[in-house]
Amino acid sequence: MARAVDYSLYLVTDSTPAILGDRDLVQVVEAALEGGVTIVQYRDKLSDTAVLVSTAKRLHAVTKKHNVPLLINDRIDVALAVGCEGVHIGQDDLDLPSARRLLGKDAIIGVTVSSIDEAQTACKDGADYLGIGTLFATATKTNTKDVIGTAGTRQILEAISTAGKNVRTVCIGGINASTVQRVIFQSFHPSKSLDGVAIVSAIIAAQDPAQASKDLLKLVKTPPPFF
Ligand code: TZP
Ligand code: MG
Repeated sequence: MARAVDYSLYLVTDSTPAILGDRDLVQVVEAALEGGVTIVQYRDKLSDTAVLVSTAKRLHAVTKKHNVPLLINDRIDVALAVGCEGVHIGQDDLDLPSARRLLGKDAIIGVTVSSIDEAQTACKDGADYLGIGTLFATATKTNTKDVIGTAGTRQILEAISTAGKNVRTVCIGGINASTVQRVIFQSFHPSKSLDGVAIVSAIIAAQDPAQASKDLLKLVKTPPPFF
């Protein structure tokens, strides 16, 4: 049986000096795991293939220790080289059916979607989860196609509530301790709700990534009754 994946607090990494500073990415991720992040995506647009593979191997050693899945952004070859749990692909990366053929049925494959069309296609093609966004404009990723807000997120959730019954969902972009509960509340749709939130800077750039993760997880688990 496929493993049950907990998407509640999904950490996406960033190795740029503006976010990571001069700290070691693996140590920062390990702290975040200690704080309770439930899934990790290694996203690194800067490093060459050799560095990607060696960093992914180090990350996989720590995620395995915490029994948390590690996914690789964009690079199916790196995921295969490392033997980690899956990949996250965007609309301009290798298509989902091809990624599935390469990685097999047990791999976790997530897709970035920012429209109803993209979401429906990803569901039809068998995505395990959707990364819905960009939710709010963010300095972490400025070349985003669309900022869809919580209203756009809710519309996507509604559109996939039948065809995407089994697909899991997270949203991404500008989520931090001040926005997370509003995001969960305002994106709520009765027949298809978010399974979690994906976060870069509010964890990676935090002075204390363990505490930041702990605080965020608590907020995710206890949404307020209304906003
Ligand atoms: N995709 C859409 S927004 C984004 C990605 C990878 C970056 C989100 O970063 P942050 O710091 O959590 O706003
Ligand atoms: Mg990509």
